Amino acid sequence: MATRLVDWKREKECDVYLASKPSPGRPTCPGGQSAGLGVNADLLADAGGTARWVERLGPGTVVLRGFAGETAAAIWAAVGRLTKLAPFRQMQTPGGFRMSVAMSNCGEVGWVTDPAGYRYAERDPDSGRPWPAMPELFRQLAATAASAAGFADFVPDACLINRYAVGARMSRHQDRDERDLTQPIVSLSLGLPAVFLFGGGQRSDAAVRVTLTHGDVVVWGGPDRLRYHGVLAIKPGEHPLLGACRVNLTFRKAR
Ligand code: MD3
Ligand code: FE
Repeated sequence: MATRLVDWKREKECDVYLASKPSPGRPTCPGGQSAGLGVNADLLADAGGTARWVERLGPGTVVLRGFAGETAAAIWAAVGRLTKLAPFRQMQTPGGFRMSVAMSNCGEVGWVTDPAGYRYAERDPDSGRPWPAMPELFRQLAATAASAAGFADFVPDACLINRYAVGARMSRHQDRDERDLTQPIVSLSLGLPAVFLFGGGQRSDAAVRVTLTHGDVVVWGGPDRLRYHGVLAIKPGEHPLLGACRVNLTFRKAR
């Protein structure tokens, strides 16, 4: 199914298109055949058994609510194994600040930052070893989500794993260290909810706030690939699986 943009309202008009918003020509009742959002409904339905729906945030961005379903717990278990091999660490920005988010990676390359700059590296700078291999489950979830969002044949080679303690945040930035910016990025949120800021092509553009919760997947690419985005400070809470913590995985094609 091709991406349909007819109902897309531009961010400048201060409106994010929501799947639940009724509009002429779209089924508004349960059982409607099409969400009208250009998302592959079969892939969405096949991914698991929990309730899920779709929100389109831009021409190239969808939030697949609850997409990970039962798989979220298995992915969290895998994160535990991976971060025994490559422990979470708070990296330094090129400006010399320590990030509040602790990070690790798996895959052929991993995203790192230090006073020398941002880059993808084949080895964990803390251990000198290659990053742990990306589990097949991760690759599958990322590819299925990308495909549901209209990005065929997504094969990530890097997975950045972000751990947010209560109070941790991520300031507004673009993801532009990947070689092929025609490739999308897929993000999976686990644990405590986060308010995500979805901005525009300029840092100063107004941002829309979107809450991401356990199991939510965001896919962004195409015209939205270089939009500024950030995460507000995580509020105190306890998640049944992760405790007082949020983890976000971003699947990327870096090289
Ligand atoms: C970007 N991570 O690691 S991912 C990052 O929740 C990063 O840890 C955040 O930004 C996190 O680089 C956000 C979710 C996301 C969702 C929609 C986007 C990022 C987006 C739309 C456009 C650009
Ligand atoms: Fe980012």
